[in-house]
Amino acid sequence: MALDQFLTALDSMLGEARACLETVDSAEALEQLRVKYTGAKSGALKSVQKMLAGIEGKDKPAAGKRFNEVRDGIEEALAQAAQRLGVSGVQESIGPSFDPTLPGLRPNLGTIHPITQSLEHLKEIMGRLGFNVTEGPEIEDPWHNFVALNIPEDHPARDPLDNFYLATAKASAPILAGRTTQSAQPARLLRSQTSTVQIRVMETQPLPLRIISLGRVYRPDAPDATHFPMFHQMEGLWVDRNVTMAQLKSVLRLFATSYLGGDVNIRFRPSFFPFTEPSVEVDYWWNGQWIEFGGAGMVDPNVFQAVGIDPEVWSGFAFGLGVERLCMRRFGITDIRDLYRSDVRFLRQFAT
Ligand code: FA5
Repeated sequence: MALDQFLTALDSMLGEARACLETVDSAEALEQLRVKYTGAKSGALKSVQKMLAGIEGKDKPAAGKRFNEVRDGIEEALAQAAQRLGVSGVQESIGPSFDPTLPGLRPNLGTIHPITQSLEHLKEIMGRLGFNVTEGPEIEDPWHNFVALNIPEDHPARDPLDNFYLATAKASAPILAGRTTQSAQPARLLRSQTSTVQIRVMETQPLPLRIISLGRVYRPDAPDATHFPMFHQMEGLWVDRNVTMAQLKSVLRLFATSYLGGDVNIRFRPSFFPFTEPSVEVDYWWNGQWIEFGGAGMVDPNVFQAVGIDPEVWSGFAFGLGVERLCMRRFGITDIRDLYRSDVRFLRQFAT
């Protein structure tokens, strides 16, 4: 076959293809054109390519070059038409878009968030001390968040401004009137402490008990370096016949040295919680100041009575620790807000 004839056939095919592809107005018609020109079995390009075999040897380089140009021109016109019609996948169907000679793309691997790492680590340490992990809901009722925990009706901790009550139609009226007792159900709030789980466990599980519960809690606290409106707590509860304050202190000291290191300096300060008597707050020393990381104490007899446990027979201790504060000390993080900015450059530093 003469070169001229071949080139003319190629050019007229390109012209025709471009004209059709410029005006094509549906995805189906575009697909038909794609098959017509670039179809692997009987597409026009394929037929013309077969003619190459009949070209004289000396003309083959010129014929091949022009063939490639025409093929690229048709593919480009197909891609433009696909883009105009918002159709995807046409380019891929034309030929392989994967270029094995390009350098590979490094997959963007995630890392485990430091708080998740801490939660796992805390469970492991407390597990070794014989505490079983249990869970409770984040949406609570006032009975579990307050009443059973001996937090009276007029206690400031129940103020609507200090809690995230849920604005259900039925619940909002009694809350605004300050009546959030069991009788005013169904008030609901995001739990402000994991101590709710103490109640749920004592209501349902047989004694003796030794549990921890880790999870999110919510308070409308203004964010600063050590406060966030959503944070995690680890609640612990040990109920048996002769549990003592000395055991509570030993468990917390053992826990702190296991998690924060043998050189950590912690102290217990007398404090008050409605649900424990006596109560303490626990601090660690860091960067020239004491940082409070939890509260604890002996379970108040009123709490035992609320869940039907005889305080003359049983005794127990409970504690609630701030997971973020522990995590910060362990990883050397000085601002709690950094944990929740979702900045992967920051979070990646703590990859394990
Ligand atoms: C309580 O929440 C009690 N339920 C703890 C408790 C449990 C006492 C059982 C006795 C028996 P408190 O409000 O102090 O206590 O909070 C406990 C810890 O949570 C604090 O020591 C602190 O580490 C952490 N925490 C409190 N508020 C915030 C906040 N806004 N952001 C981050 N961590 C916080």
